[in-house]
Amino acid sequence: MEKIVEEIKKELEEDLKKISSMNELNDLKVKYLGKKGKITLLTKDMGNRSVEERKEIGRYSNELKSHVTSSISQLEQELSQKELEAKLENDRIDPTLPGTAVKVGGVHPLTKVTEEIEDLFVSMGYDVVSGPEVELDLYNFEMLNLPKGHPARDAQDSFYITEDTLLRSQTSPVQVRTMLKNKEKTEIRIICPGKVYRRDDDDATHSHQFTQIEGLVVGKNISLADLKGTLEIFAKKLFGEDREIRFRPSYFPFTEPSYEVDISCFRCGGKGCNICKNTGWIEILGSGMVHPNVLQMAGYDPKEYTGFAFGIGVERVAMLRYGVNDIRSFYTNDLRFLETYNRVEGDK
Ligand code: 2NL
Repeated sequence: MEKIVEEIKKELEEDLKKISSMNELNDLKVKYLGKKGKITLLTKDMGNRSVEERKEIGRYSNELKSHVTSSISQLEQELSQKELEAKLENDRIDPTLPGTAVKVGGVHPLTKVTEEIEDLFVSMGYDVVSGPEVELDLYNFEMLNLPKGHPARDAQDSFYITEDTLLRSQTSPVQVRTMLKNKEKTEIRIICPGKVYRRDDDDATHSHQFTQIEGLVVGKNISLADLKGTLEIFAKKLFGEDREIRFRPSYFPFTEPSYEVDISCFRCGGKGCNICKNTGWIEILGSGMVHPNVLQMAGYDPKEYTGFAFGIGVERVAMLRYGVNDIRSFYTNDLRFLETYNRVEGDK
């Protein structure tokens, strides 16, 4: 018996030397300690043995079992330690490698300017209203005092979709809709920002799609003084507290009288430079008192109500503010451009 036990021990020693993985070790466990394992087989025909022999076999097999178990578990610990070390070595992280830069989006300069203008007018009690970009000719032209065949329609060559529908050429139809919807004919004070479309050939200062913000105030006793005061606040807020404004008579079919509005040059203060083309003044918007025909068509009695309106080109304001010299830069989505104008000092 002793001899058999010694042989098994020896065989175990040999086997253990060959083990290099946990899987192999598991196989070894089965070989010695499993149901048909070497130790189990030792005690197999106990029934045919004498009491003395059973005692002896029991003692030997128990001693062998604990020897095998402890040898295996010792190797098991060593192996798992080795496997862990190998894993740590393979999965090693080099903390000195540069990280992958994460690109964070920024607010588009046109959105910034639009939001800044919205905030200003909201602070003066205006509502911000939007409407469809595909419009009825009725709202885009007819109700703005531009009947079919009016010469100003050609001047604003538009993208027609059908005979009666087009891509809006200004945001005024939103204001027409707002006036029509207001059945009680209460005071209106709104700005309407949005994309507009005109059949221009694109160049550094023209784009067939651009962003406009139109404003409209309708009520009793609204005067040119209100328009002037409002636009003065606008000019100062966007281009500096010491800006002055200047009204030049102009013509729009939907306003009477109509004015182009200039601000004193924010670069040279009026002396003359390349931004103001040596005039000291920069044109920033068009405006006027709402034409009585427009009020009438929208259901406001022009004898009782008056109003003022203005139209701001957001690209033009953004180009002046940020010193951009090509309107197309706003649309080509060059990240270098977008990142630059997101880092303007003092900007929010
Ligand atoms: C420009 C400046 C302007 C308006 C837009 C307007 C809207 C209604 C009634 C009267 Cl509902 N006017 N909008 C007024 C003056 C100028 O835009 O340069 N437009 C071609």
